[in-house]
Amino acid sequence: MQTHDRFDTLGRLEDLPQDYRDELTQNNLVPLWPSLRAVLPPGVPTRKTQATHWPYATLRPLLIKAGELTPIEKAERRVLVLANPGHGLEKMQASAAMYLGMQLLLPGELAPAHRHTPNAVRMVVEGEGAWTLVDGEKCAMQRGDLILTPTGLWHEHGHDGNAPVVWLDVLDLPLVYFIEASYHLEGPSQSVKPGEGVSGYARGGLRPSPVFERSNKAYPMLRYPWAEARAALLAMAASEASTEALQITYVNPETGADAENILGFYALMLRPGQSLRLPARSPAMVFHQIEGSAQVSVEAQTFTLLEADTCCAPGYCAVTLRNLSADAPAFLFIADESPLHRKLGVFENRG
Ligand code: 1HN
Repeated sequence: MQTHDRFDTLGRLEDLPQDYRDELTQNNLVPLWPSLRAVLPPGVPTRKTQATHWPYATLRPLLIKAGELTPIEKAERRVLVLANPGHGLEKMQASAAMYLGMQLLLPGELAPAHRHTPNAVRMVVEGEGAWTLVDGEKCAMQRGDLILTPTGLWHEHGHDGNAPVVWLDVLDLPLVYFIEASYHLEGPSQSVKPGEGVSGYARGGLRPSPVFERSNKAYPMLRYPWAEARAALLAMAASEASTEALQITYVNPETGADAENILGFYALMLRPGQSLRLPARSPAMVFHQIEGSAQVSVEAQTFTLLEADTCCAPGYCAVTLRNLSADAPAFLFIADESPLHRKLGVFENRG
């Protein structure tokens, strides 16, 4: 008998006498065998995550409208959540472990200080003049910058410019909530401490080595300027040797490990006209178009990502990216669940 033939041989709930089932229920007991295949499906996991596209052209006017309808004092964080219909919109999940939201801050507004257990990052989408204060470090927010807000660090946002600022928030909230470890604390506005991590780690392979006292911050670098990431990708593209995928990982510059513990963050460049097949791996992925345009194909579905568009793909699916321009590079920001999968020992690359 082949393994898959056993599928039909397991007993069903209906096969059991009703009085027996009732007695089990009364005692908080459940027979495993009728549900065994549902929790351990053959070969590939059941995924609620559906490939989903959130065009910025649709989202932006609705976010601007939220700015008119809801003052910051009534919102604390003015965000439209990019919710995956496969999980149910009310769950506010992009995937099993990832939360995505587009946040709007208007000139002069302040989003007050708090800290929480889920880790966050911000990918700046549009506007000038906003800043986020993370653990006392004032981080300027410019388009394409990645700014970390790791677990437990105080953070607040402000805006000294004169036009709306929008950024994409990526959090591991669904996972942290699932493990019943999600909570927040409110606090007073923080004072700005001198020194910015980004200046100390501005060049690859070089880190500050103070003679007397070494800072042992768990997160030494909080802001990753787009100008640096973009230049790194273009330098790789210019080198004859790098023919394969042009991708960089946002890392902790002291340890070389992923920038945060649960989600992974990357920037990828597609050469003009380039097509790139990403292998089917266990973690779900999020793609956000920083510059240019690209086609993202996830099994039978294809999305056209224009600038500032966002989409997601479930795990265990190959994804093909294609630059839609024949003469300009395309740049994508990627978030995924790789650090989580690797730490849990469930990471797979199926090629
Ligand atoms: C949060 O703290 C921020 O600080 C944004 O900007 C989005 C979504 C869920 C939970 C906390 C922020 C968030 C969040």
